[in-house]
Amino acid sequence: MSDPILAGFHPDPSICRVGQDYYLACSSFEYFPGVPLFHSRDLAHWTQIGNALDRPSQLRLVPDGTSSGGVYAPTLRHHDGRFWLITTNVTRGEGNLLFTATDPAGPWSDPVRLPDVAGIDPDLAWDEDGACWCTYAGVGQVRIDPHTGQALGPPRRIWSGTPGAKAPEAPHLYRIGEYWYLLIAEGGTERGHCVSIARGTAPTGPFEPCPANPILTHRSTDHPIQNTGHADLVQAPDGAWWMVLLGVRARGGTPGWHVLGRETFLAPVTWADGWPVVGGIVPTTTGRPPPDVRDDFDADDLHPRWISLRHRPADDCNVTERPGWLTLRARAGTLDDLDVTFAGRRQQHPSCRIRTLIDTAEGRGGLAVRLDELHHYEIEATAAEVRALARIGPLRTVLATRPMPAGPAVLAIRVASTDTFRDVRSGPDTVSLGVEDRDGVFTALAELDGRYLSTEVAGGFTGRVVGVYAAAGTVRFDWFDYEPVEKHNVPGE
Ligand code: 6LW
Repeated sequence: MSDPILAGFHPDPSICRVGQDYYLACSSFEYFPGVPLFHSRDLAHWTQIGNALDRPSQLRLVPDGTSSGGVYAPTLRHHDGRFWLITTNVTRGEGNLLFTATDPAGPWSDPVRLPDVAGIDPDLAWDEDGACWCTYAGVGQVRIDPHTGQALGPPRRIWSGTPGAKAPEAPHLYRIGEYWYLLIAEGGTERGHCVSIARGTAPTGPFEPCPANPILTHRSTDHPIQNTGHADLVQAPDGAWWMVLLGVRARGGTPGWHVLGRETFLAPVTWADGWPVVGGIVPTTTGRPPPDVRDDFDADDLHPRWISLRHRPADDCNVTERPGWLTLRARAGTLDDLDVTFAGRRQQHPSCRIRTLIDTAEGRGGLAVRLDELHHYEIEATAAEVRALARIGPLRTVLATRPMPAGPAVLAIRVASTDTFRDVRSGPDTVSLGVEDRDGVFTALAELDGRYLSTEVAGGFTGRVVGVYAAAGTVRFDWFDYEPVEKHNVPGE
């Protein structure tokens, strides 16, 4: 049982520790607010404390922030009494951005722009003289003034990773003992992904590769967690070292499909001959707290786990207009549209149930499982009828239509994971779209193979997000339930 420490689409983890407290940040791509931030005392249990980029002045994703564009891999560090977060917004005109905060729960500053950092996956490290080194994918490095964003020297290539391996990226530079260590990911973020390391006596190199590289990979193994890579290191107060990394839980037959995106896992690190040795991924299921199933929309604001597409103007998405309800006002007619009004949360479990009570008196809206604008399934309602819809690549179809049942309208989606290796051609899961009556009895309008909402089919860097949307007029939601369903005897679960 090797659960992620952060389940669902939480890739590219970066971690730092201050005293007893650990903080972790992840990529967020086209979603707003961006860069979710988590806190933990034990590395196994994490609480989301906010999203670093929660103001339009920090995060511009419109008009051209395509899906799997937007915000890529952040680095989170604590230095000189402040938290520093550096990341790339690949939306045109943005680039590398640096933010600071005294409290990681926010507020975070407006961005300092870094026009001279010419690559994604920026890292920050300070040397003993106070020089700040920004190292990025490739692997390049430039000295910067982190207060102004200006380069203080020319960029240099400092390592190319393992000869023949593609995509040396995700660098993190650390001073540990007598060496500077340069950790990278390579092999691409698919099944060949791995972590390698080099060391030198200066932050600028030259760097000597570890003879045991890659120090972590699950490629060509039957480990249930695949695509492992993009890691960061942290030392515990007791002196032990740990690695956070991304990995995927692929399901179904061959070639295997992962639907929850790239998730964050934890592994122990020991040292031998001055090199890190990575142990097996830590099983973290034991002691997992019971899930917080219902969002009642009774607080003044949405919980930080709620994310929208590209922006979230308060007029179109709020919990204040009708207290106790989430109100969504339509900007576009379908989830195919980049600017649809949507609010959701990550699907975090292979099997789960999602339901919501919708009021369609003034509009049309629904409940959806979304991978991107070309890959989504939804159950959509007006006051008169309910429809099950699917968009798969260029194809869009209405699967079934029914009159709206009497009483409160509860839209429901059930996701049931497939037992691995049941059939070589079986998909990762089944997604059922339906309604629930007042006794909670579920009626499916459609049952779909979940593979079409997987990264292997859709492409890109994200995972499924489940949520609600408005397609016409104003639609309101009284509550939203997300409930994991535990399945047994499923390898890796
Ligand atoms: C990220 C790169 C990667 O910038 O995928 O897995 C890219 N690694 O380092 C997007 O997450």
